Amino acid sequence: MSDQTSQRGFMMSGDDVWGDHAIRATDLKAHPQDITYAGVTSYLRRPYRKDLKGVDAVVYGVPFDTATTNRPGTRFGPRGIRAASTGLAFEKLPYGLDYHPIDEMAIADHGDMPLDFAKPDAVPDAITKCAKDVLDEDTMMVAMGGDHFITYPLIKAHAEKHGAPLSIIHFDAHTDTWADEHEDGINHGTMFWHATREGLIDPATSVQIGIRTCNLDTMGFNILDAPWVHQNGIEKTISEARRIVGDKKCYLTFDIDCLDPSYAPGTGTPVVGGLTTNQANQIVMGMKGVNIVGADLVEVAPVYDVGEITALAGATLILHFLALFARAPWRTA
Ligand SMILES: [Mn+2]
Repeated sequence: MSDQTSQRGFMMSGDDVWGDHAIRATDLKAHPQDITYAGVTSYLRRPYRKDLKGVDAVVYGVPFDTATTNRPGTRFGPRGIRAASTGLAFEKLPYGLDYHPIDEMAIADHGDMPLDFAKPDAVPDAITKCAKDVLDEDTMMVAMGGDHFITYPLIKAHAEKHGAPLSIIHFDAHTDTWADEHEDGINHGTMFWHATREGLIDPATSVQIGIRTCNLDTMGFNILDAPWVHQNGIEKTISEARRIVGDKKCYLTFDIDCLDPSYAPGTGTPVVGGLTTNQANQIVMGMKGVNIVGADLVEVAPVYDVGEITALAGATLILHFLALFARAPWRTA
């Protein structure tokens, strides 16, 4: 990469392309040179790549929202998050970080999973297959939902790659461990009931953060509920979550409704009393050095959003997940 500076003050990449970086860049680590409000939109202006050779991590859309119990619309989540992420793409260093994940990993936007709306029963296996295709290339993945159901087929793929059971770090207003009355229902509130019963995840070494809805059966998960976080603060939440997961391989799943509706109105099942965006960002960054093997950001529904605040929160959290990937001990060992 040359260190020439363009007229607009942007560092010129080795590609020396201006505009539409998502489809024109050939250097996966080049910083983008796009106008914030224009050009082909990808997550953080990362190049679109279907061929994963040499790609360390992808952001991958999962536009599926028929498992929701209330307001649908998260099929537009990936599109909304990509749009909001363009405002983050010009920063050479994300504020508060001493490294940029795109300088350390080759990160691409892998597009969206081609899920068939006319075959809903085929969607769970299709999601697992798409995820496996990425993980089989030794590429890490942040999935952009989609409703939270998608985490169940995603965890199947990650557990197959990294070994079951995985631990989870789960940010949410809801535990999503409600028993599935249909046994094989496609429901965004039952994924961790299924995953626990199947031995894909270990509740004893997993943590749920931000919970504020009643579910009497915790299935043995460690819960730092929203009142606990507000009472004890960011630092104690970080240390307690790190104590619980230890050095286990972890899947990080973030339901945007963990945030208070004042910070994230654009979601399907909002609940008052949640975390602030700052609390969530700080807690996520407090997971640096934890053995994260994969992540998702779900339940962003742009149609209920106001001024893109929910999509921007989602886009920012995903950037921080990528920063965690870059410091995951299993990867860098
Ligand atoms: Mn959820």
